[in-house]
Amino acid sequence: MQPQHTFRASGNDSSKNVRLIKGASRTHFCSLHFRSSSRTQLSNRTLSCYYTMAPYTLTYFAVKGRCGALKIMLADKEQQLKENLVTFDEWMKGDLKASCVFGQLPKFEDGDLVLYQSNTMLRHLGRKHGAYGKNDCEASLIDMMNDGVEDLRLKYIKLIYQEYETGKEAFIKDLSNQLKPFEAALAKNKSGFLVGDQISFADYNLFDLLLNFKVLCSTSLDSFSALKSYVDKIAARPKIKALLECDDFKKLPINGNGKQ
Ligand code: GTB
Repeated sequence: MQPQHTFRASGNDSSKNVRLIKGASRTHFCSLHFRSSSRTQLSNRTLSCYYTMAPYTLTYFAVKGRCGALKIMLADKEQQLKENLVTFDEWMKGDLKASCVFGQLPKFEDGDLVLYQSNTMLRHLGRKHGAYGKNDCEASLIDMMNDGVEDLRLKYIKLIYQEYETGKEAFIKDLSNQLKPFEAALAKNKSGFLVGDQISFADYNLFDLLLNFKVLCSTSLDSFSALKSYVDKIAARPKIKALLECDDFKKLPINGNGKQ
């Protein structure tokens, strides 16, 4: 995928935007967003205590894109996230791209560990925060379901970035076929999760993608009772509910080209 051609500048300010999302402590998720360089300098000093508390740093564009699931999982697990928002102008300079292992964002830092590839990040956090099953067999089944989510996400990304005008109708028509395996897994498992009896990173990933499908077509889940209640149940988890209602999260575009 070469999304450079589809980039939409997210602002004129090419200075680095810094955002710190705190775990949803009481009733709502708190996030701080600083745009101007002078405010950023001041705020970095003011918030240095928070930065040492935030174990994770995400560098990405100001979209949900490939990081929605990660943010949802971190919120649910009450983890803080420091965000470096990269603008189009900054990316086009090329230095950051050259420093990325595969020439792409997101980049995720956990102390000295630097990761690229969004699914690797989900797995890493799944391992650390008890969202990767209870044994090896569950972990492998979770991998399988997540690979299924990735296959479907790639189809969605192709639609959004390459054939939105010509392919939307056919995509929506075929969506029922694509969603059947997930509906079947949920109907069979009965715990309300894809695998085992606890939430996994594959659930956060599927949930995030299903939210995108609801935006693409509001009736997309109507014939899937298990998927519908799955989305409702995950959306009602208190920390996730708070994130979904948080203005900073709500106003993030889903994709980088304005299509959704
Ligand atoms: N397999 C990788 C993963 O899962 O992390 C795929 C990562 C990827 O596609 N990254 C895209 C990227 O870095 C951004 S996500 N593109 C830049 C490049 O290749 O040079 C899609 C996307 C596109 C555009 C915007 N935008 O303009 O804001 C945001 C997100």
